[in-house]
Amino acid sequence: MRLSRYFLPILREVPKEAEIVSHRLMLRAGMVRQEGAGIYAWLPLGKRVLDKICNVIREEQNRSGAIEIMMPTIQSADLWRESGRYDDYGKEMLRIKDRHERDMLFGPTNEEMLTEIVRAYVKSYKDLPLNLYHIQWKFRDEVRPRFGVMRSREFLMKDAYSIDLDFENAVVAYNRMFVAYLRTFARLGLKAIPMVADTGPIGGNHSHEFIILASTGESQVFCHSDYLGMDTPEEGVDFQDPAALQDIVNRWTSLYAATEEKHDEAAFAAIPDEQQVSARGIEVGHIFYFGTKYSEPMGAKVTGPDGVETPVHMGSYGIGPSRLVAAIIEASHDENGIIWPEAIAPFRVGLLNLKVGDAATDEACEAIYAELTARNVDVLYDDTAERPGSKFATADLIGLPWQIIVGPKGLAAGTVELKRRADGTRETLTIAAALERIIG
Ligand code: P5A
Repeated sequence: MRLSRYFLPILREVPKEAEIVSHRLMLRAGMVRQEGAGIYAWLPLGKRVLDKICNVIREEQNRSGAIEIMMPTIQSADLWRESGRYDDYGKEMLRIKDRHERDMLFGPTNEEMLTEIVRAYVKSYKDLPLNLYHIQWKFRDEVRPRFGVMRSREFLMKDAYSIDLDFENAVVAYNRMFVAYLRTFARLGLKAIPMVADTGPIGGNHSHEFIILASTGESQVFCHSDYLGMDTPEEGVDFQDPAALQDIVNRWTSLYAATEEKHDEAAFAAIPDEQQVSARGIEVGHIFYFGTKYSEPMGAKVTGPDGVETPVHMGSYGIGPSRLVAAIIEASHDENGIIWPEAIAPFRVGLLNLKVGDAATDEACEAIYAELTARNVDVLYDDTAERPGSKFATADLIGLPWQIIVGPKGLAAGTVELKRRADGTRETLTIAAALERIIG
């Protein structure tokens, strides 16, 4: 992508309304635009990151055996009356009437709709296990939308729903998602700790929140410091092997970790002082087992091997991709801007032409741009007439992992500069060596 033809509305001023660093940087880097309280438009740079995060989530969901679908955002109130949640959900639910005066709502979550789909088609234990997920916009009329996309009213969620014959199988389904979540967050460059959590309006009695530690986090959390050094499961983990999954879950739940609502002062005090972590955290994922809470009142039943019909056991599993964009920035930035992990950077490489109009510099940049593009490397080519200082500032602000800096002086000596955003190191290399470093 050539910056001269891109849409990257950078703000030089620090927006006053933004209280936390991720919100400030997302506005300054032209990633999002506020359209209402807690409602955001995603501009090109933000959209690229959001898509990359969704793709990592999708790959790990698919690897674990979950199957992607797409359910609508608008739901019928009658569905929610069946589960009893229409009245319970309260003011967070955005209620709408259609032209026929029918009660509708903008979905805050999809347990009812998924249960309705299951009850229509799934009749036998032979159709199970099943885990269906989608990545879809949700609306929750939060009392205090704040911190930009971190706690917004409209937000993106990956929500998966598992359906099993009984409790034992449902535990395996829960463990699959638990392990898939550990892998997903690690791939996004985050240390997410599964913590025993409250279930709130989703219900059930078994639940973990996946929390990353950050001073700007909205929850108070408590855990053992060893969680910060634990290894994440390998790519080859066998999701069909219940014992292997249980081993991983056991390891990741063996030490103390709880959110404030579930905090046990005595259990925490038993951890040696120097290993106690009491910190603020951001909830990036939340998984629930709620058994027959929805299948029973809504009549989602299957016939078991014994010929007896029973309500299915279900769980639901959420990740917030739009919140993750902000959470990753909270975890990875410096005074100059964002530092994207390579896996989700909007572009892997920034190509900075320091003297647009100079024939040799233009020619070298065009050749580098063509080569990287041919190798499927995402490049943002700064071919604008801005001064070098401003180009450096923009490249650092938007956080591209690699910067190739091309100027007439270096070129005269046959070299360019290669800068790594993560640690600021710069190397003077031939063009071929710089490309080799990036392409590998
Ligand atoms: C699980 C999937 C649920 O809704 N039903 C379907 C269950 N869980 S949850 O914890 O309420 O939400 C799941 C994840 O969505 C993100 N999230 C938000 N992101 C941005 N702004 C919000 N207001 C918001 N609310 C929830 C979080 O990442 C949460 O873990």
